[in-house]
Amino acid sequence: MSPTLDDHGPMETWCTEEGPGPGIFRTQLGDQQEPISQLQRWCCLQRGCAILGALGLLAGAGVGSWLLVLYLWPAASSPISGTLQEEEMALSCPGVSSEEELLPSLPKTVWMLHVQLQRASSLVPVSFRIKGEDLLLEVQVQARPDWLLVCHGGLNPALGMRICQSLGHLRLAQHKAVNLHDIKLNRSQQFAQLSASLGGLLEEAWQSSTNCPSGRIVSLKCSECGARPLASRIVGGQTVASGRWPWQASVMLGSRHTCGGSVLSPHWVVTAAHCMYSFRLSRLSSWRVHAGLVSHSAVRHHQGTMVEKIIPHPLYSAQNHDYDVALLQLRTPLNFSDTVGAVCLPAKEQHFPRGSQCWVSGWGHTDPSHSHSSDMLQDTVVPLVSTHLCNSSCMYSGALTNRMLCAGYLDGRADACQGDSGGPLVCPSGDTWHLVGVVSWGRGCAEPNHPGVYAKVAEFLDWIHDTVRVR
Ligand code: 4AZ
Repeated sequence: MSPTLDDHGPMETWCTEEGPGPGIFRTQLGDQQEPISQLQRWCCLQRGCAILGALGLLAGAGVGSWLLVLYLWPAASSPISGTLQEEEMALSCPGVSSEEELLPSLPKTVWMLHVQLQRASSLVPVSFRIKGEDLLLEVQVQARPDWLLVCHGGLNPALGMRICQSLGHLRLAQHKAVNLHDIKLNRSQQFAQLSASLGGLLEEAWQSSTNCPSGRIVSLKCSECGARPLASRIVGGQTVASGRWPWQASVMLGSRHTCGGSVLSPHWVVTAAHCMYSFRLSRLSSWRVHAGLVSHSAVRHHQGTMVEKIIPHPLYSAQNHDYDVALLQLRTPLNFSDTVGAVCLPAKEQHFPRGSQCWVSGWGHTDPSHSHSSDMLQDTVVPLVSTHLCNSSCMYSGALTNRMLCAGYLDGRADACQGDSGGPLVCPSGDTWHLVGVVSWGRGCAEPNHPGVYAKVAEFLDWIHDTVRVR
């Protein structure tokens, strides 16, 4: 983690035009130049006036459209907080359309889980939620405003598992029926029924009805994730107290901290593929995962958990860090407690917009010039930066793939650094924390105009679920 103290300096843009710049008119009056005739002089005067006129018109049109943007488009003059730097940058950054950057972005807590499914050539968006102490499953079909309780019957564990996964959980923990008589219901409450004949996919037809013939509805308990039981005890500060990020793991080779990791379940930790690739010749038995500790000196006296299998993403590229994720299967399960727990994956279609205040944590370098990891776990808030801007000539000039995202500050205020790799970038949705990125790479640490680059977890959901399910 690399926070820098000088965070109020002016932002310096060093953006350059790619390709040849605009043409420049040069008049070279050499010593042996012929005298210019009266007619030629008149022609030049005419041409000069025409050029000046055209330039004047262009400038007028430019100022006019800018004023129009400023006064007719409220989003342009009142940006959402946290993205002002990005919007200023967008305006001065070649290749970035300011219109796209200035479009008002969604408030960070607003998201909908839409499973957009093609069925008989029509799209059927379906959203799920689990409510109340009874953990009742509700479904919202085709953007109807009301949430329907799901009648029991037709919902098998495989489908329950897929619903849990689509909400960001790794597994289904429990699936049961609740008697309608045992719960309080609105008189207007509607229900949804699954067509039993269909094969257990989310895209099944959900039919709404006014009653449940079985008299029972579905209750789903998904595997727990994204909660911080001790978080309310923490007051300010950058050095992390125990339990603040219960999913934070240290991935160690022998006695050396090599990378961070995030706990997904008692048996699974996700880290960066490049962490594993750099030490691919090491013995599997030399790796240990440590969870639930914040001080590295304590980590050294902790036995840690042995790694059963290292599974790098099969498409990982050491050249450009594409697909920079790896799963570590643990030999023995982690003991979940107040200080050790799983982070949620992003829910399907869950969108965290640019400017979202996310957090990165790790034991990496606290200063780019230091060559030692920090003893205490550090964290810092880093806003998400739009990939469009991050990939522009202002920043990474097209080096980002679709499996990457950026977070950080344009003035290089704080950033992840060496040793933080593989660790979590988490964003909140209400009280629940989702793993949005895995620390991957960047140009230096906390360099202006070079935010941290993260593997985009949303792109790996299928691979993570398939890998975990198979084993
Ligand atoms: C690294 O070498 C590394 N500033 C991690 C993150 C960043 C740069 C380097 C991002 O592990």
